[in-house]
Amino acid sequence: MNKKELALKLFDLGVLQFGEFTLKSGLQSPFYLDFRRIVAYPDILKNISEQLWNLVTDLEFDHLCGVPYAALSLSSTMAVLHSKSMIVKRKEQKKHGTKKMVEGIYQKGDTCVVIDDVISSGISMIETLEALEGEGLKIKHVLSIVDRMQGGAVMLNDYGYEVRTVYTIREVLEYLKEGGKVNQKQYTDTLVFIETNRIDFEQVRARRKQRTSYSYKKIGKEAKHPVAKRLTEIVLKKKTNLCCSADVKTSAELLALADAVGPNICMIKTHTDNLSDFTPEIIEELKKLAEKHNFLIFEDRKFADIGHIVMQQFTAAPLCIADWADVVTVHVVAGSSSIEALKATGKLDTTALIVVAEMSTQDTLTDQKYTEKAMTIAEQHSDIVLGTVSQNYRSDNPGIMMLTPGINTDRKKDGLGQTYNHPDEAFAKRGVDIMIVGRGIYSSDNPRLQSEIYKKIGWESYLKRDNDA
Ligand code: S5P
Repeated sequence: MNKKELALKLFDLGVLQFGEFTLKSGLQSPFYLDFRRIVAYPDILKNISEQLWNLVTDLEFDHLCGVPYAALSLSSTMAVLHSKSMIVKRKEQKKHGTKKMVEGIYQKGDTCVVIDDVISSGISMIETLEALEGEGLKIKHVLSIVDRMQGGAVMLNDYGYEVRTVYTIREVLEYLKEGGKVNQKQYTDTLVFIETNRIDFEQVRARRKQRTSYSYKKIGKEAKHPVAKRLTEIVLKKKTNLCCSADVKTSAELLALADAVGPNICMIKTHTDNLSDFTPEIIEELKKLAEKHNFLIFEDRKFADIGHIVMQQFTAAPLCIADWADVVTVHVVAGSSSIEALKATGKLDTTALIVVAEMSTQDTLTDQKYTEKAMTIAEQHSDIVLGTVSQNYRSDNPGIMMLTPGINTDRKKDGLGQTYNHPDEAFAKRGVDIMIVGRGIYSSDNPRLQSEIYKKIGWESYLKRDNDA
């Protein structure tokens, strides 16, 4: 059966109906596509599934996922016919057991093609994409049988997904007209309806709360801590949202790297407890370079203990972090007491905090619930918290930045649990404000050049996205 014959058959089976229908978006439509009916016709289900499969034969991917419920039969059939793994996004969260929203066997960083029967507003598709991406799955391609041509596919494209469909509604109508199944009036009425009922993108965008992105100007205006304001000034002045993670082993390597990448970064991130030859003098040298190149010093200490210990760790010699770090990271696994303790040292006038809300590792325990709670704690301390380290979530408070590690243009994994995203994905799709790049820079032959490349990619990606000014 070719595409035209299939379209005529679908009409005969009542998949395309004329009348008065209310869509999920609230829109009144003179026609309705009811692909749920096809489960009664195995041959048709198989044929449509093959048509969908033909759209992805040039792609490599790990899983198929159908938007519930209408597309579950399609993804299942495709998976069975082509021996592909399928994953299932639940429509409601399970009340017992694992409470997982996505069932199946997958790993963070796996790629997935998502299928829906029809794309109209794109809302159901977006809901599924968000759930899957929240689990760390990567999605580039989405499929549907019919694009209703009402804006959903354009919006999905806008968000960086490639939409592939078997038919557009216009093609279906052409086939049905040629086959004598719809008359001229039904044909023109439907086309007029399509042309005059485009979806309100703003409504759909508003649903993607965690992807809201802000301009650095707005962030600087809303941020409360002076270090956060300074950071946005540096970002705007140097046109760089790159933080270099200088995870080297010796002081000499750290200083050489800081000098090389200095012109291209807004912050250098250190793990000074990893330096085999740490002395307080090295901090003096690093501060000179920070002044020379105008960047901040970010000690990634990830404080995580009870308040009493965190206070000691922040101030104790030989590192004396509180005396020199512009920014430090803190976990909130112990609750907000870690933050309160750091504040109680009286040293946070010149040091701002970053809350680690969501980690980049493959099997991280920072699930959605944890991350949301961590974000709330960060927001409750917005006077001292500059931002969160997270992968998918950005605070609704423009003044709290989203900083994202696990960024690399060439790699997806490091073999030790780390997972990577491309900078473009981070800025365009996730609303990231500052990207943190370690091995992508310091493991290269030419860190200076590499940092320049990351700087340019990061800045281009920032300019490309739709920022809430
Ligand atoms: O979730 C996280 C949080 C952090 S701060 N995942 C991370 O990788 N990091 C840090 O970012 C990590 O400690 C390391 O310093 C850097 C990533 O380095 P890369 O070499 O993998 O780019």
